[in-house]
Amino acid sequence: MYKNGSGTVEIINFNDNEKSKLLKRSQLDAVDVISTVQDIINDVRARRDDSLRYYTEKFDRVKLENFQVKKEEIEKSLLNVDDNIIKALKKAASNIEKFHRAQIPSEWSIEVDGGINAGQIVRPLEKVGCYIPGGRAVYPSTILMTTIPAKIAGVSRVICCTPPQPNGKVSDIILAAAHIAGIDEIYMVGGAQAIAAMAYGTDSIPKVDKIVGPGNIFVTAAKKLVYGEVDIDFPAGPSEVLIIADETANPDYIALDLMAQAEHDPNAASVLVTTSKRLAETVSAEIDDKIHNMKREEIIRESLNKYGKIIVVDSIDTASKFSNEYAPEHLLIMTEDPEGVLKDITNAGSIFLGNLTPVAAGDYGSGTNHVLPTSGCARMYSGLSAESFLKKPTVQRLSKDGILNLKDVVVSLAEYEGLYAHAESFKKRALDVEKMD
Ligand code: HSO
Ligand code: ZN
Repeated sequence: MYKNGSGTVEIINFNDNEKSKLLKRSQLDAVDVISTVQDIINDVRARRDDSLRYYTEKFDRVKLENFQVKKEEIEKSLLNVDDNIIKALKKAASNIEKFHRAQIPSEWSIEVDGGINAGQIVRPLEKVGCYIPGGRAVYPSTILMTTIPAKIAGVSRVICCTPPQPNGKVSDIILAAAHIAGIDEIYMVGGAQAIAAMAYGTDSIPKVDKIVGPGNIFVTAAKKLVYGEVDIDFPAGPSEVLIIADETANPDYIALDLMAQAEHDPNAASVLVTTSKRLAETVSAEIDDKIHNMKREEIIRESLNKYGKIIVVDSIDTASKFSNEYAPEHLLIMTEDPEGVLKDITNAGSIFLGNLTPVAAGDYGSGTNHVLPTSGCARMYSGLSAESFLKKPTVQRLSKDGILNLKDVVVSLAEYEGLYAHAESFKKRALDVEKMD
């Protein structure tokens, strides 16, 4: 019945040629917009709020005198949002809070060698800016995911920037989510100009220490350009899911999970890697069957067409190896023994085990973060977490024994490097300590 390549998602056997195409997926190519974005950043630095007024009128088509949303408006927003949504946001917020609290690293100290005690303390960043996209993707869940971890980490000033709607306001649902997260400082500025404002400060927007949150190609380019002046999270591009499955997996669930990721963006990537030819065929047929009933059918089709794939492999081991190379934003393991497969996984943003754990759990309510590295960046980045907002200064104290113990190491290396004041700073103390005894 099934004809290879006739379905919405193509089924292929694993081969090197296809592999390199798949690994590339949609590369976030910010190169084309770099010079435009640099101009915007320079202008915001020079003309501050005037520049923000100019770009807001140009890009968001609204004239604003003041950018900050009034605190009463944030409070009032709750009354304009459906009770069920408020309830859902509150439950999600409490789960996110609980999970991120557990991520806070501990402070510790050890005796490295006789008389040399060293450890780490944990301190929050002082000011953080969360970028919340507007336009097609207005996600109240993203407000919770960016601001709650910062609050939990102890950041004293958490601000948000989000583009104004054509009526010069921010939607009630975004304000309500912010209120639930305990945020009361929101500015109606979007795009590269918002990133520049938070990186350098303007008359009304404070300069922050770190900027986090997803955004379009202009926002991402701006974040890259201000990196160094402030810290940033990581470049976050179109969504991705990779599913590793054997014959025990539920094809219905897989079809829905692939489409769920695809509905985010025409450039999203949904990939199934399976040891079962039969499962591959059933999933493909399920998608063909269900896609007509999907509200975002067009986006799903375009995405699955461009970056969707079902790959049949000879073993779960091959699947894990490919997944590590792909370094997906979301990895689902739907096999007989998901924990066993997990042992071989090295690169993935967020991992979901078993048939009953869809990505949507992490997107909305299980407590884990949904701001995750894409386009292979899971090779070197983790998703947003409480730790993203913490620093870990090291602390040490040497006793008399410590000074004497370390003297030879420090003096010989310092003198070799030609840094005699370094050597003297140690020698003098060692001499004093010796005299004391
Ligand atoms: N899956 C998205 C996050 C999200 N999903 C927000 C629903 N709302 C991150 O790739
Ligand atoms: Zn999602």
